[in-house]
Amino acid sequence: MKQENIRNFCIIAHIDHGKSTLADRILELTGAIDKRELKSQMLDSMDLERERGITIKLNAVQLSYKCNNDLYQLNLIDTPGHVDFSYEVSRSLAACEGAILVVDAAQGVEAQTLANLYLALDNNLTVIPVINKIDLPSAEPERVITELENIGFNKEDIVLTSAKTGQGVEELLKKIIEVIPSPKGDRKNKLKALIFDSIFDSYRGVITSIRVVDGEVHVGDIIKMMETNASYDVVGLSINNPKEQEVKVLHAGEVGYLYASIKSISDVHVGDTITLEKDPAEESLPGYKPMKPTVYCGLYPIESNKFEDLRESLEKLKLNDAALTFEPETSKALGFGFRCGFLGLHHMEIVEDRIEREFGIDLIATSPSVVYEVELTDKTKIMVDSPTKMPKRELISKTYEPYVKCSIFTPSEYIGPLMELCQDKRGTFLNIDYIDTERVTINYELPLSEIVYDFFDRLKSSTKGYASFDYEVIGYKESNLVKMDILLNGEIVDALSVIVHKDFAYKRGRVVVEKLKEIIPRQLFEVPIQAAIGMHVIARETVRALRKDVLAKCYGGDITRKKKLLEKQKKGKKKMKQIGSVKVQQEAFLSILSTKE
Ligand SMILES: Nc1nc2c(ncn2[C@@H]2O[C@H](COP(=O)(O)OP(=O)(O)OP(=O)(O)O)[C@@H](O)[C@H]2O)c(=O)[nH]1
Ligand SMILES: [Mg+2]
Repeated sequence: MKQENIRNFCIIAHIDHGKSTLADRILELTGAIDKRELKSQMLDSMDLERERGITIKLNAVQLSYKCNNDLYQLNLIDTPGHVDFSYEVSRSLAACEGAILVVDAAQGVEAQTLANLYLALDNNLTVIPVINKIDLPSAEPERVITELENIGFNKEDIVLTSAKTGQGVEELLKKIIEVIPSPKGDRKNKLKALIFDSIFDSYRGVITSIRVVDGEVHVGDIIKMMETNASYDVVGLSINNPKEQEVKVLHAGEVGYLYASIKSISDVHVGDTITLEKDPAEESLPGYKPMKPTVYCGLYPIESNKFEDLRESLEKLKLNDAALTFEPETSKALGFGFRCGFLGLHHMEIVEDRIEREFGIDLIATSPSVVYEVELTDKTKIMVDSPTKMPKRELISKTYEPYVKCSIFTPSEYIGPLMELCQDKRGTFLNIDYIDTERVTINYELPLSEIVYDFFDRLKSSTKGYASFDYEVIGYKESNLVKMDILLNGEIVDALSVIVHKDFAYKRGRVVVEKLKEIIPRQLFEVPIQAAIGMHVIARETVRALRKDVLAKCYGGDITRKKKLLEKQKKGKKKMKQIGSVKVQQEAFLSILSTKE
């Protein structure tokens, strides 16, 4: 294929605005897939994506399209819309020259529409604005056109489509050919190929998704990874159209898969540049900025002998989810596991789910926490991403926590409940923007830890799911934070410790203590359950002891005899309490850790 006839583009949008459905129509129109074989959201190939109806992973396909009697190669990348997977979007953008920005004709411009648009502009991409779902009765294309004009687009450039009926899709394809530039690289230059994604395959080893920027790569070439210095023989190259199809060569401008029997996972870094060993490029491509996790939690295998398996699965998963971070951690209550970092709560949920499904390891996750900053009395500052790393209270002089600026897009009838929720979560009101008479954006500053706790559930329930929510971390603010421990029979259960704002510690403590009381089975001795800050107990419940009726056989008889029996029982229990320890079932942990008020 002539390089001038190649178009690389991705589809970006806010969640659910119809990217994957639009990709279906493009697959259909270009004849890549027979109408009868087409499932909806064809490119959402993971089970998890299909069940949840959302895209989690970027997905690249190569299509051929005949336009003005010329054949074109279209490399399309479908991306996720949810904010937690924006790393997938930014990696896709770096492999493209153009982006299709899809906006729902009924919803209009939303938080991720703007965020993704700015990402595309930062990467110098040509952006084609598309208003989708014009078939909906509630569609208001005129209003959305004005919104798009307000963010800098021209009315003439906007394409109106319905990914459901196919209306406007042909026009969109013509526009893509017309306005998106062909790739710039040079086939004669030394090979430079960007690894923008990867996956582990048990037969072929690591398969990388590459965008060839300069030069060309053939099956049989010896390649070198510029960052990790590893070299390998190229065993195979292929494209996805959307069935995998082997090819012999990938040229500058093209997108495809490369595999080279790579078994050692650490040799492959997403963002690295592939070049030829015998004739290497001088400079590597800029690659990607690593993402900083915003939410952490501990992941432990339920079966403790699965620790090494868990390590391996995290490594393999990281190939396919470059935003995931992890390091080993131990807990007295849960054994060996990993402290993992995620881009958000949804990301966390998906990772847990993928480990259980794809690798068959059952997990326990500790409560999510954010990264706190602690200034010690000797003026040094440390970052604390886990309650177990919190220094003793005497050593701390100040504590800081991350704050976010959040914008909630909502129908105006929910302003009241939403403001109440934000106040409740220690929020500071910033302002309300009236988009039109029915929709507003409420802006608040909130501690990230409050969002991590149970914000989403409450947001959903107080707005019947109509509000959409976006946040960006704005930095650290001083805050009165304490570590709250949970003690069972006087012993700290490390997996249940949390860092909380002092004013909220009592409330959080009560919830956990009451919940624990419900699930801990009665023992032969009395078990106190306490929530404590340092030595100071702030909440307590007691699981009463099982009691054998020692007086059962003592008919009538003398009162002193009864007293003696009871006294003996009491002594026995006291002794038992000293030596007895409380075994907490794993299920009990699970139910506590998923505590939702
Ligand atoms: N009526 C109508 N519904 C549409 C249209 N396009 C998409 N939908 C529906 O909108 C919902 C979301 O579509 P998707 O294609 O999964 O949206 P997406 O942008 O890929 O979502 P994420 O990848 O999760 O961000 C689905 O129920 C689609 O059937 C359209 O043009 N008209
Ligand atoms: Mg999608």
